Formats: sequence, structure tokens, C-alpha cells
Amino acid sequence: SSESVVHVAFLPSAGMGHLNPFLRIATLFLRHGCKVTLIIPKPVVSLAESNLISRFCSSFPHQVTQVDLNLVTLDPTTHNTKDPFFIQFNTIRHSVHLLPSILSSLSTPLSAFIYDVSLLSALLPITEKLSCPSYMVFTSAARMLCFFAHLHVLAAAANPCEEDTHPLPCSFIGDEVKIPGLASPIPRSSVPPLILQPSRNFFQSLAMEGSDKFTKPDGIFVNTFEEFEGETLRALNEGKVVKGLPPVYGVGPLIACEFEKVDQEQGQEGCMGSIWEWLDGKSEGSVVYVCLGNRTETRREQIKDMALGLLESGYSFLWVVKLKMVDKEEEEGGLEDVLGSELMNKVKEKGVVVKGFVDQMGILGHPAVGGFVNHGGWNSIVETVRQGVPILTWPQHGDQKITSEAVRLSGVGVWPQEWGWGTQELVKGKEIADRIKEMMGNKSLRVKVEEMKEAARRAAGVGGSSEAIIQRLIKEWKN
Ligand code: BUP
Repeated sequence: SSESVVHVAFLPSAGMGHLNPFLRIATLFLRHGCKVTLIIPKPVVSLAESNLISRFCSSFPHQVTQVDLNLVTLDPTTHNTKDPFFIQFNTIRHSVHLLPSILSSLSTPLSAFIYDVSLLSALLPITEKLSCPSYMVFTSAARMLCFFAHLHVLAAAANPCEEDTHPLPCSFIGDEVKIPGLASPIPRSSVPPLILQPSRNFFQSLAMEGSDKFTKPDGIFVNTFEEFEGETLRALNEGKVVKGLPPVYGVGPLIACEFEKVDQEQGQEGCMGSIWEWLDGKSEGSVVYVCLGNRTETRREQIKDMALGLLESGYSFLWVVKLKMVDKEEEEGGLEDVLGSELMNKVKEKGVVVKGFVDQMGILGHPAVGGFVNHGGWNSIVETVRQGVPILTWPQHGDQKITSEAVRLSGVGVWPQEWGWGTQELVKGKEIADRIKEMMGNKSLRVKVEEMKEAARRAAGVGGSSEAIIQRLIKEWKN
């Protein structure tokens, strides 16, 4: 009945790039009075994630219930990956048999179940038996969704009578991948390197196993919006990319919520106070913000040229450096060891270097910030668009070239394609300086970015496209 409470359960996977959009979507439902059960696979990989989960739960004490999914222990040799976040995906996939009893013990019946894309094929036997609809969150660009959903079509076309329905993807991806409904094809060089790797790995299996199952959820949430990825969203929703896809809901731009604000005095996040002070002293649009993601460690060989490039650009900079993939392992004093004291002193004169987790949305919203050098992490891209800051993308791995294509196609940033993958090729300081100057000084780019910022503000605002989708779903679930 219309009186009943709408109760939504969320099951995220691992990494801030997955957790952030999840909690932000959950918040959209909370704002409309829904009750939320957050199922957390335990133990959690990074400190940033566990901090965020606690802040989320304590911000909505009456609406959110946290339930633990205690992960099974797997033989480490079975993972087929060394990436701690992928190991977590795999472990969650092997623990989903514990879900039905968790879900059936919830005190109010579920209206909807929302889960992470990395769990799709493992969860199907369970979601098919649920008495409520289930939805998938796709944590990258709509363009990337097209690529994944189309993969199995390519594989089938290349191997019509093949017994093996998951042949090695590299054998059927040619010079470019043409996706029906999209004007520009995806070049082979943009395909995630793990997909093209000749030996079977975890990411490949995940992609191939999931690809033909994108039709199964009752809907797919994506952090994007009409003005940003309109052609792509239309192609998906008009059945051009793959027949039988459920509605693809562009609920973006997803932006940082109140609960994400970190206590400035606390732990590794305590650096924010001095960052605000430093930024406040800089003139409008004069600072380059650099952050190559939360889960990519920058190679030591690249760090030095990065420092040289930033110094040569002449701009002040705020540089978030990651020397370790998982923040719990980050050690003291690492950067000075890499740069040496002379270069380190120059860096300190012109910029601020941070190792911890920063309030990225806040930084992007500070008037002093005039450009963002980013790895192409999709959440970061959308946040940057919302804050109206020009982007220079430097893809490191995974989906980041395809997201960089989306950046370029929408006109909100530059992508020096010749730089290749950051985890494979080194870029010289001079190159970095030139491209930073190009981004910071480009007037027409700034105009485009302003337009997109306005569109993003409307999409996320009262009466915008994002709210309309949430309201429509809540209404559907009540009937
Ligand atoms: Br680092 C960092 N503060 O210091 P992406 C990240 N973030 O708020 P990912 C901070 O984490 P992959 C920091 O705003 C974004 O919402 C950032 O997600 C936030 O990339 C999120 O941008 C990071 O999608 O890599 O997770 O680094 O794309 O490989 O998952």
C-alpha cells in the first residue's frame, strides 16, 4: 500500500570507486524516506572504506541498518589475480550463498535489492528467487556499459559454433569495437589491458561471464546524465546496443554527501585543515589538483617526472600521491626517498603533497582549483564535471581509457592519447607541463565545462532527472 515503508537493501563490493556511488545512491533513497539495509562484506579491504561506512551509518541512525556478510576463506591460489580489490570481488562472489538467510531475517520485507556489477553472474541464482525486483549498479561510464554488454555479441559472432562460450577475448577484438548506436567506435588500444591479456585472468572471466547477463536485472543504475552521455544513454535504452536490456537509469551526477565530510582532526584525514588554509591563499583558478586515483599506486620512476612536470608548468599544485595500492600499507617518508631532498624542497615551495584520503569534492569546489589531472576514475570525472573544473585525464588501467573517451566526446577535458597507459609507459616532465598548461589556459574548454556544470546542477537538483527516477521507482515499488 502507499502507506508502507519502502525498504531497499544494498550490497556493494570493494574499493572507493564502488562504495562511493553505492552510498550516494542509497542517500537518494534515504532523502525520500526509504529504509536502507546496507550489507557489508567483512573484512573490508581499505581504511578509507571502513571509515566511510561508519560515517554513513552513524549519519542515518534511524533509517540505516548495517548487516555484515562474513566472507568465507578461500584458498589464495584460486583467485587468478593479485589485485586485493579483485580478490575481494572473488571472495564476495563465493560468499553469496550466505545472503538468502541474511535477507530473510530482515525485520521489514524488501521492496528492492541493489547490488554491484562485479557480483552480477554470481548473484543471479539468488536474485531470481527474490520476491522483490533487483537492480545492478554499474560503477563506470555508460560508454563502458555498452562495451561490457556488447562483449558477448562479439564473441558469439567470432565463434558461431564454438563449444567454449567464453573464448579468450583477445581473439575476437579487432582494431576497433563498433557498438551499434554509438557514432565513435572503441579502438583496441582503449580496451582494458586485462581483457586483451592472452592468459585467462580474473577480470576477463568476470567480464565474459557477466556480459550476456546484463539483461537480467530489473534495471541498471549508472552515474551519468543526459547532457553528458546522451547519445550513449539513448542507444542503451532504445535497445540498439543489446536487445533486451532493462532500463538504464542515469541517476548522476552522484556527488559527495554530507556524511562523507571527514573530521578535520581525525587520523590520516587530519590534513584537510591545512589544505583549506593553503587553497584560501591562492587566486581563483590558479591551482592544479592532481590525483591518480585511490587504488593505483604511482610507479616510483614516474613520480620524479610528475614533480618536474608540475614545477615546470609554473602553476601551484595540490598533489595526492599514492605509493601503495592499499592505504593501510602506506608508510612514512616515502616521497622524499623517491624525489631526494633538493627536489622535495622545490615541490614544497610550489605545492602541497598529501598521502592520505582527501575531501575531493570539496577541493574541486574550491575557487582556487583551475584544473584536475586525473586517472579517469569515473566517479572523479563526474564529480569534476559537477564542480565545473577542466580535466586532463591520464588513464592508468582498466576502464580509464574508455572513460577518457567519454570525457573527450563530451568536451569537458583533454586526453593526451599518446601517453598510453600510466602503469605501462613513462611520461616525461616536459610533456606533463605542456599538457597542464594547455588545460589551464584553454578558454573554450572552460566555456564547455561551465555549460556542463549547469546541466549537472539541474540533473542533480530538485525536480531534476535523478530525482525523477528515484521518485518513479519508489512509486513502482509501492504498487
Ligand atoms: Br584518492 C581519493 N578522496 O583522496 P574513482 C578519492 N576520493 O574523496 P578509483 C576522495 O574516491 P577505480 C581521495 O572523490 C571518488 O568518489 C573520489 O573513485 C573519492 O576512482 C572515489 O574516481 C574514487 O571512480 O579507481 O576508485 O580510484 O576507478 O579504478 O575504481
